[in-house]
Amino acid sequence: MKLGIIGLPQSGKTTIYNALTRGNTPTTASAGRIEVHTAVVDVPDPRVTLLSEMFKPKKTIYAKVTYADIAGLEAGSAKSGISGQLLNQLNQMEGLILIVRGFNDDNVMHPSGSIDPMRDAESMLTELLLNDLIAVERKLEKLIDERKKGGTDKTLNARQTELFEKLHKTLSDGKPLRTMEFTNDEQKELASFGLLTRKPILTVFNMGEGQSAPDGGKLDHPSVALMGKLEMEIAQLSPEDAAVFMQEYGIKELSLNRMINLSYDLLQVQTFFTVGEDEVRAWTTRRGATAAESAAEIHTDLQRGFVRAEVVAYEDLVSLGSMNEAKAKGKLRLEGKEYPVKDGDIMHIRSSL
Ligand SMILES: Nc1nc2c(ncn2[C@@H]2O[C@H](COP(=O)(O)OP(=O)(O)OP(=O)(O)O)[C@@H](O)[C@H]2O)c(=O)[nH]1
Ligand SMILES: [Mg+2]
Repeated sequence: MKLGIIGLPQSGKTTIYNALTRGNTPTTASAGRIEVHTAVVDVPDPRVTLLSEMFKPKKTIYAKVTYADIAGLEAGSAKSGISGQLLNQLNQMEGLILIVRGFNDDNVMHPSGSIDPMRDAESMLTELLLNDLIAVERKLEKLIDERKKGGTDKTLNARQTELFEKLHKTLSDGKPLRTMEFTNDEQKELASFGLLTRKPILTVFNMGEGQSAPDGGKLDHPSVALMGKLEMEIAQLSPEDAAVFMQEYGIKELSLNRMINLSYDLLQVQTFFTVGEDEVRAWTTRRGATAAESAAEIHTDLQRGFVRAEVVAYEDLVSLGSMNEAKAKGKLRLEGKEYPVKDGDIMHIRSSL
């Protein structure tokens, strides 16, 4: 569950990373160097908070997302091919957070010399697209070479050629690969092949105070606007001071939380919970995962020895007030291996191991 924070130089990547992590990574220009900072962040979830109040466990554990602050992407990077080192970093990410500068500040240079968030968003998205187009063209050339030389697996070559020509068509039309649907076999074929526009993406408009954000509806993916510097400053205050500060400025909720929730949703995942006196915990599983697959998130033994799952929906438990009441009202169900887990299920896995 790793998301890469990318964007033009000086767009506010490290500032937002610091806000996310309540950290203090120096926000100096990282000119050309590829230095990656990663941090694990709790996904805010009022359901976990409420379950924790209900069970009063020793430990409360929220779902987690890892963010990596990846500098080094610039307009024009792709023409010469994004550098191997940077590409390697980007390929390890399951999703991308694109930070776009909206704030005015004469003390902070802008690579294009003017502020235009929509222009910057599009130029970065084009950068990713060009990178993929170049990679796909290289692969197609390689496939042609292979055919000329002969001696290679002809059916494999034909299958790959067909697939990569489809990718090429989409990219040439200016569309990201995430707009395409792939069969399971195609997905396997592409798994080892780093393609950036297949990754889900969230655009974050980093605005100054009192500025209004551009219309994110023009993008083909989700976006959110926030005030990076202000959010970082608030994140670095003690919770008490932060509350006072937010009240003074009339800030109801940190946009940062929304950004975390949106980036979690980006990854096509859902949350289930385990509860008890020791621990209330949120777990992340793929949308559509079965009970047995979800059990593996907790421990592989629970999948191997899976007997059944006791399941109650979060809403049912909360409205009935306790596990005993849920049981009495028949809301605690026994489910088998193949049960498709739903977001918000509270599960207890019985295992023979
Ligand atoms: N006024 C204002 N300044 C900001 C905001 N966000 C970032 N900055 C400033 O912009 C400068 C660059 O911010 P960084 O967070 O270092 O940007 P970056 O994208 O990490 O930069 P590189 O790593 O060099 O590419 C710093 O001086 C920040 O204080 C903002 O929302 N408002
Ligand atoms: Mg930085």
